[in-house]
Amino acid sequence: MGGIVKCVAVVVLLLAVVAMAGCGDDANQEEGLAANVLAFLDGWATPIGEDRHAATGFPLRILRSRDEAEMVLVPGGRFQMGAVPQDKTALDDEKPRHAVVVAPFYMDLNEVTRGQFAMFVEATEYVTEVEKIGKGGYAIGRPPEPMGEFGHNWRSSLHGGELPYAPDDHPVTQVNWRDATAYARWAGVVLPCEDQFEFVLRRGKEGLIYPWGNELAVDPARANLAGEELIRRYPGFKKYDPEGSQFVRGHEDPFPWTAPVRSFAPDYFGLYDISGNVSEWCKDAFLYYDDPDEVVDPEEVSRVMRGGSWRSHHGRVRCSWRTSADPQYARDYWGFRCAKPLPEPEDEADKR
Ligand SMILES: [Ca+2]
Repeated sequence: MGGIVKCVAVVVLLLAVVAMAGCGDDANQEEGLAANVLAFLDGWATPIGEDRHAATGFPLRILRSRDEAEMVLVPGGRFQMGAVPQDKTALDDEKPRHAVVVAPFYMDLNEVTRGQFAMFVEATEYVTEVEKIGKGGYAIGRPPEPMGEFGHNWRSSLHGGELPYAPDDHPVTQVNWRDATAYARWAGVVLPCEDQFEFVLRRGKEGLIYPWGNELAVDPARANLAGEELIRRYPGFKKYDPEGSQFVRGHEDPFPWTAPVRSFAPDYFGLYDISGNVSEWCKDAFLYYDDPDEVVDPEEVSRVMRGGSWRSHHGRVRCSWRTSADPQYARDYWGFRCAKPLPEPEDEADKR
């Protein structure tokens, strides 16, 4: 009985403390955060919930102010980047496998949506390069128009010809690397680095071909890929793929084109559509791992894309798969999400 009274007393005390705090949800969620965390978040993001990363004290989830995007803290660590030995399909640019240390960082829970991009455009009157110069904007799948139709942009981004544009909860497409970078800058963040993206794909572990293992289990809940549903809805795809190697036979997910973000199961870190839906721009220049000192123009060099898309076969959702894209081009299967590294610990930074 005495124990019960004590528990009740503790609960009453806790309630009183909460009531006295009385400064609204944001204040409560920020309560107890260290000064360096508050300084980091100041002005562009707020914590979601009260879960903290044990090693750093940073919130596990945060909400960006400008575009209401949720970000998840990925703890980082040392991993082996590049093709695993058992992956006989890996290309030269995925080799050699090499050790990389990734520091903790935040990554968007989902791909930036068309609705969020509209918020950016409304706030800044930004005009994408595709709209300005009509270059890029390449799309397929508007039957009976042929593959290679140019002139599309993020506003009119076709949805398989079935809608005049993709709905607001779909990933934005038809934005090039520069547009994606401008968006990230506005939102107070950056594009992910390629090693961060692969760290997420690899679940922070080593040795897998696909994010889920070494075999492509055709699980329609796993990722929005090019499957039987795309071929059925867009028979013209076969014209460009006479050998049938560009889609996953037997795979059938509900979406021939882009899907609303978060339509598929989250990954190991709780992130959505890391594999599939749209391939995503990374910040990095595309360089060979064994020739990273190649001199390139940092503005014009091709940029890395990762993750595969709704028109990808299984080879493009392997963890080590990477491709390059001209930063001025845009496609209806390319999009992006944002990231932000945690600040370096002050004592570590001082040593450098
Ligand atoms: Ca994706």
